[in-house]
Amino acid sequence: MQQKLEEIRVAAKAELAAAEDAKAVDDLRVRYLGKKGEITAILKQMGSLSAEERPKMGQLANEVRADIENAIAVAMSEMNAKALKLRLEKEALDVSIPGKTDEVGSLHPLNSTLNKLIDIFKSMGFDVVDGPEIETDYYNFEALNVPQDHPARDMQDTFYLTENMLLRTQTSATQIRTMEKRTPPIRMICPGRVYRSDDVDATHSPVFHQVEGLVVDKGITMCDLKGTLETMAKEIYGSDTKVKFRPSFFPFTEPSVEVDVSCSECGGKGCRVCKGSGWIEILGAGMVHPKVLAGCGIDPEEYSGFAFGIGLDRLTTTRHKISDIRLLFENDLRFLKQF
Ligand code: 2U9
Repeated sequence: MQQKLEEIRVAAKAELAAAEDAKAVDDLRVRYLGKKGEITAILKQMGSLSAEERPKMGQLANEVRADIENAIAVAMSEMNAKALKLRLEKEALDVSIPGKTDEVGSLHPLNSTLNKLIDIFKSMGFDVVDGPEIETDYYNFEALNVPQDHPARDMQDTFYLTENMLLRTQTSATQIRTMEKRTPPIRMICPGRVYRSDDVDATHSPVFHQVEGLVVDKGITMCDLKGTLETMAKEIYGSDTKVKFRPSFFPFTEPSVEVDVSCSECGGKGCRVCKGSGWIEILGAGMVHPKVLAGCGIDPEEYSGFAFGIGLDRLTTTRHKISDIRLLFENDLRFLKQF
């Protein structure tokens, strides 16, 4: 029995040394120390020993058992440490790797210019009004005194959806509807996308943006128009900016003007931006034609008004010295990130 116990001790230690993981160690525990294990089987045979041998063998069996228990505990803690090390290696984080930063977006230059215009006009008491991009022939042309034979009405210049429906060529229909609904005083701007059947080049796009404005009240004159537009131009281009009003013609305004500002790049001397003239055209405007007021149910004998149309894309390109209008529509991040 003594020999058998020593053999068990040696075999258990050899097998523990070869065990590869915690499960193998636990299997050995069951095999040697469990209820049906080898040590337990030996202890059950104690009864057959002489009274002399029994305490000696009992002591040896307990010692072997304790020895194996101890070896199992050591092996188990080694296995756990090995498993923990492997897990930590697998899950290891390299805290020196630069983190991924969230990219912060910025406003599109068209939107930042529009926001600036909205702030300027709101500070002068204007409302901001939105309207549909699909319009009827009446609201887009007829109500604005654009005659039947005007070139703008040609299929070459306007995107017609049906004989009567079209993509608006200017945002004025929104002002017409407002005049039909409200009695003056009216002070409003209408920013929005507009469409014209133009070929694309550096200064033209079939889709572009306008900010049109309208003021109607008793006693409104060209002085109000000049003061309002001069204030806007100086806010946008700087207080030193000179503003020039040139006579022009639009069917919906009489008299009509085009408005130029002194070139902010060269201060009026002439450069590439202003094509040598020293001036940059920024908008068209005029006193609302009496026929337009009357068509909306506003008595032109009692009320008068001025209106203007700003090409937002052109205002944006001149403000930021952008050489090609197409850059505003391409969504190239290398361009947009500069703003
Ligand atoms: C109503 C009556 C009159 C709006 C106006 C212009 C002059 C004008 C151009 C600017 C650049 C169009 O985008 S552009 O090509 N617009 O020159 N627009 S007066 O006149 C109105 C508007 C509404 C009821």
